[in-house]
Amino acid sequence: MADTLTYKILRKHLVSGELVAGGEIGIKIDQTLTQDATGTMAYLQLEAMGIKKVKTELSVSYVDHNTLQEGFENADDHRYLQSVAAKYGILFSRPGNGICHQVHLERFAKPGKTLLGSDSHTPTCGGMGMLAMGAGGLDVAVAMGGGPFYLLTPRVIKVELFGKLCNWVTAKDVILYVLSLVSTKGNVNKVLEYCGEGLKGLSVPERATIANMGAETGVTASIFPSDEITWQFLSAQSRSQDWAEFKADSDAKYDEEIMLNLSKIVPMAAAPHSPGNVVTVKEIAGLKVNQVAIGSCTNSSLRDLMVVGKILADKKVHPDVSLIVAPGSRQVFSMIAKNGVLAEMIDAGARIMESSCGFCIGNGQSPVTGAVSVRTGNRNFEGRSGTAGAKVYLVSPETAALCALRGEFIDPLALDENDYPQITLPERFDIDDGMILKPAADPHAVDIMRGPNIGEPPSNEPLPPEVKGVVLIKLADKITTDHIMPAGHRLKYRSNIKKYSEFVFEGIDPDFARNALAIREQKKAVFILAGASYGQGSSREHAAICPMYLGVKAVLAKSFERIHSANLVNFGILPLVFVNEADYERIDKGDEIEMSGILERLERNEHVVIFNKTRNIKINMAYFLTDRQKKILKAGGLLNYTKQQSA
Ligand code: MIC
Ligand code: SF4
Repeated sequence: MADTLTYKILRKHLVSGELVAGGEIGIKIDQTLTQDATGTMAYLQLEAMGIKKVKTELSVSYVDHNTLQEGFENADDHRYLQSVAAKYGILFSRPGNGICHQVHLERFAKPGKTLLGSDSHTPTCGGMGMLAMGAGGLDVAVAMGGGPFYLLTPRVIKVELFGKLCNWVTAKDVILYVLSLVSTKGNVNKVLEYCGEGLKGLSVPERATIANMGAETGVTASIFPSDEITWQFLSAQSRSQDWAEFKADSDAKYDEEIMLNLSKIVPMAAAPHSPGNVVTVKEIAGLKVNQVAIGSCTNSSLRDLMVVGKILADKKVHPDVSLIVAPGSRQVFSMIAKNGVLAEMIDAGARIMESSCGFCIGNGQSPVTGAVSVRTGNRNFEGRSGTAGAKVYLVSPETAALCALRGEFIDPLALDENDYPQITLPERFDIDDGMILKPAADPHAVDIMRGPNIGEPPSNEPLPPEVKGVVLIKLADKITTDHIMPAGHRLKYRSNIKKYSEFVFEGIDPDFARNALAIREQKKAVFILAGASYGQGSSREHAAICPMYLGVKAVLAKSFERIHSANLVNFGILPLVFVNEADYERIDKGDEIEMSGILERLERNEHVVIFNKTRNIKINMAYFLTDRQKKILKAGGLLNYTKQQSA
């Protein structure tokens, strides 16, 4: 049978179900990764499952998100994570070692394998020919325990690349262009599979940039074949033994096809406040810039920073611009330190940050009021930078470096082609895994270290047959998990659900949490009403856990994003979709809602009917739940369900 690369890998890992687009399958997960912001919850849940040791081929726990350590909370989290890793057979990448996706690509990603990570940019390693997917921490915990990962069999979109990128045009511009074609909506349960002769010009880190930001389209994963270029990268990382060739059959059938002429792509930017709001840099040339931030898991590889260093060399950052550079990994950091590129950046006036997520998640470096901030990351949601109203543009490292020198946007193609900095990448990267700690030889000797910030994972009760309550918020389209559960300086409460819950919808309705608790006190349920693509962005399951804690029983929306809707189910919240979208208008904030016979209706595959008591009308709601998910909801969440299963 002729298979796409995606289906080849899925077929090899299939544990349950059939490979028919749209149907549920369970697959074996070879590798997992977690990061600190989602990791503490994932490991608390792993502990609650009662397993002794992870059952994957490889599991890595990274600390890269909250490295600021303002107060004791982050440091306590790090110590907890380190002790859990030692006890459960997990590698621990220490703070300072770099951003999970960059380090994983360098040191662990393996063609043909499956990777599940508690971070939405886990698909980055698709640049290495692996099927890499983001999920909530609880799903990752189940995979670490040896359980399958359940997903809907994706439709596969072929993206055939031909031609060659011009000087000053980069992989970032390619993915921004793809975003301009497919947008950030309507791509749930699809995979972007790249192929074609244009691949020859794209190194693994460049492919990883494209796969990374594929997450912003909403697809489950992006994947590149494993070829000669993959071999070169692995061999430069002294890992050629990890290489094997993987590609689609030549006569494989795809669900959709996109032809992409690389020679025609020009420098692009995602304008505020969505990664899908794509314009050409030429269109915004002349726009004044206040801040430039280079780094993040999208664009902080050795290639990226070498080019930036060359552009900055012997020049000075514009007086009105603050330039920040955060290398993606310690390997990159150390190599640019040794080859002189770091000195070029420092001499130009760059402010050098630790190898971590930092500014990308709004953890420090909030721009000035009203700023135009130019960044090489993947998300420019409103407020994510930490400054409400700041306008964040997402661009390539090349475009960003030019903005830092000029103090305004300039179209790189207006420059002389021959001025494009030529760099040569080394044949061998510096390998030093000294900041990746191995698990303990004797797990019994390890005590799990918990500081006062580490709470219990909250539990939920089984879904009752009847729910009565109040609609507490009415939201527009494209609400992101950054809107639901702000990160930035609130990140440090990730391990403390009671405290973190105080900030649910903080930027939209600062009274939400207080009002929700008051409703919960009256033994009533809280409902969230939302538009299309609810839950875009991050995989943070806190966007489900904290609402659960506040008494939210259902979200009524026009549509949901994949990871978030799975997270809602995992924490026992019903994701319901309007059968008739116009009914969204027939509910308002404050309306009293009743749902009855829920369990029987789910069982019989009938619409759930909600009775809007305030307006005396009935509204039909659909759901896209597998039988397994219905059982999870009935049990009051995945943790309860998993415990029931093992009992
Ligand atoms: C993000 O980019 O939004 C994050 C922070 O990496 C999140 C994970 C989190 O919220 O901890 C993600 O992408 O999943
Ligand atoms: Fe970290 Fe930003 Fe990447 Fe998320 S998108 S993993 S915050 S660098």
